[in-house]
Amino acid sequence: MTQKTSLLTLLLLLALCLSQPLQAEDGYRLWLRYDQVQEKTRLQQYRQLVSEVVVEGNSPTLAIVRKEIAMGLKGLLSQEVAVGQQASKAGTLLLGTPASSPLVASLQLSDQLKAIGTEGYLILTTQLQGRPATVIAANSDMGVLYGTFCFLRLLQSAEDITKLAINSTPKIQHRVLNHWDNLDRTVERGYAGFSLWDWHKLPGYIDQRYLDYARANASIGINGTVLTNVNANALVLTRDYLVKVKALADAFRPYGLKVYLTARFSAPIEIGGLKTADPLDPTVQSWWNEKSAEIYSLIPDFGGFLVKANSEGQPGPQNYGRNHADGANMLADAVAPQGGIVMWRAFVYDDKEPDDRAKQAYSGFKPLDGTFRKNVMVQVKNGAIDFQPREPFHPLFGAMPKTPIMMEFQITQEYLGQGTNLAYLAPMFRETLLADTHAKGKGSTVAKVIDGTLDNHTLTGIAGVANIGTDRNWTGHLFGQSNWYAFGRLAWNHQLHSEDIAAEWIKMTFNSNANVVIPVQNMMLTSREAVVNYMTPLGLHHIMGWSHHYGPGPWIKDKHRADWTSVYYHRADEQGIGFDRTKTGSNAIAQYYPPVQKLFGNPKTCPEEFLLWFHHVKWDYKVKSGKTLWNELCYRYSTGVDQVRQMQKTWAGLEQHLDDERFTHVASLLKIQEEEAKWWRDACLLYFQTFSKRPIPSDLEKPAQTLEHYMQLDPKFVPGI
Ligand code: GCV
Repeated sequence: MTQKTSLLTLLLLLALCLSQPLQAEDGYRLWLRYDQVQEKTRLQQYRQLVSEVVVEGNSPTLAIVRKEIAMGLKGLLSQEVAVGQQASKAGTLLLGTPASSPLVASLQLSDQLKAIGTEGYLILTTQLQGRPATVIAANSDMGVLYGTFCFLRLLQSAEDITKLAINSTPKIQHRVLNHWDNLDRTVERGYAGFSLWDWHKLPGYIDQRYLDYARANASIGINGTVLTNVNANALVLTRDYLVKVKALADAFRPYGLKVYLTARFSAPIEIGGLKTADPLDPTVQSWWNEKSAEIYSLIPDFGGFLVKANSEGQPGPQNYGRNHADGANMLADAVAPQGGIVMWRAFVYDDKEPDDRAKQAYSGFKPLDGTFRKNVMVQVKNGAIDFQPREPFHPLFGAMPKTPIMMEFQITQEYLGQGTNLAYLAPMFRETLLADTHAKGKGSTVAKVIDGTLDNHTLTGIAGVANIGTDRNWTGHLFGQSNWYAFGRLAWNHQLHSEDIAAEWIKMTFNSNANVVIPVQNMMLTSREAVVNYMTPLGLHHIMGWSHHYGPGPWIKDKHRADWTSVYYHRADEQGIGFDRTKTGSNAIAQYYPPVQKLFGNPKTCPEEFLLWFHHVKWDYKVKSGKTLWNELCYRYSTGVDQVRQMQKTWAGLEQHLDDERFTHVASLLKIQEEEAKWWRDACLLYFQTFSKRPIPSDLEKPAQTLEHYMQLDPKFVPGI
């Protein structure tokens, strides 16, 4: 190579490097990107209003506050902002609690602080020593950290910060992620790689990811994490593992994230050498008391236990002729002295039980209302079957007024396209939260049941089954991040609107250019409805592939458990389709309060999205559009595919505004989603057509393959099993 050509090559390489973004846009930074604010006037405003930062006080959490605000402002304002201990000029941002900061104490905020509880925060535009200032104040250091993230969110979203008067308090006390992570690092229903918890290297090695995970949770107000799968392994309760759990708890603590574990009910036998796990046996009770004391000696702020019992093969109190309250109360007594809680799941059903699976949780739990200890919450899935793309709200909400009822949502998309489909879930979460149980008259929403206001409970909780793994972008699909984000935001304040949460997330994840925000928001807001349309329109449910739950499988039948087949749920025959849950059928409808029974019980008033959930409907039944049920089904399935194609178009139009890496990632996944949507549409319509014996309307796209083709597809090694 001559000197001239080598110089040229060097220049070329340099030019190439300069044209690349400085930071890889691989999604790792989530919504906490802190890139420079683009709007010039806003940038000027921020630089003026925040020219100096004061954080008084010392604690591990305040150290994080200091670091976060310095890092955030440096990135967003593109200049160093001094973070000191003294307010010396106008434009000071002051952060602290009256206890940590004499300056905050001097502001006489006690009335306002009284109203916001331990975790809440105030963000106020005010005067400090006669000069304009912004104050983030709280009663606890964690409140200050939550306020810090809120303030940075305002800047990331290019909001006006000249007249701030924010007070924010979480509506729900326990805002918890449930990791279905196994000790071998596989994740049940996980589509983002392996478990974050590297048990083999713990307790010695604290991966930076643990801290980044805790920070991300703190940024959206999540304050608890259940580390292990509800299909539990007793080993995590052995000393060897507890010291590892302690290492994680220590790492998470400054971020306000408490650690919980799943308790395998048979642990006293499996790791304790006892002959029984009977909750009324004194030796079993002592074993749990001692185990709990051991845990608290290592982790003084241990949150407590989450339990799946007597369901899908898990052991439980019923193995000993005891009931769920007996089991929950034994564990509750064990953790009570140290302030722990028990989250006892109501996801309980049995294939030996002849009754409709949708009825079994209510039948089993309602009679136990009032018999649980004060530190027990019953954790109920949003719907009575299992996290389907759409379910009516679970009848247990509002049915157990004497028991704190906790919500369980699924953030991981087991039934909503797993790792390949874009489905923004806030509208689904909100749909359940806003549903009216009528338990105490009109307006008795599910949200009021779980935030404790309906029945005056102070112990309140909400859980989300996590979608997080070792994938570089945390959630596999970039848009999966929006569901982690939305869960946290709604757990803090269930009154937030899906569209606002989406807009926040888009601005922080991409940028606040309206040419990006509006189209992406539209995509997100239609995405869940699209999934419902191409998978389970009109109230269909549980018609997915066997075991891995990937792809369509409406033909699944003759398995060892009827309640795991599809034909159990859709009940298609030559007359029609749908599960009759009215008086003429399973009468599951009777589990709802009378106004809800009335609404759902009549096909004419039943919201069409739940029609086939509650009714077996004739193929020629006229739905609201005037079409026959069969034709409506065909159009809805096709609409789902069209909606995905529209998302593809929208995304393609954004190329110029987005970085290559994330643009290509999402575009490729949308292509897969289109293929999968067609697969669902074609397979389901061809299969149901064998019953309806009616043609697919001629203006709709024809199925690409035969039914036989779809039925013999057998995807191998689907993740998440
Ligand atoms: C953790 C469904 C899932 C299971 C899950 C179960 C549960 O059945 O398919 O993987 O088990 O729900 O919520 O316990």
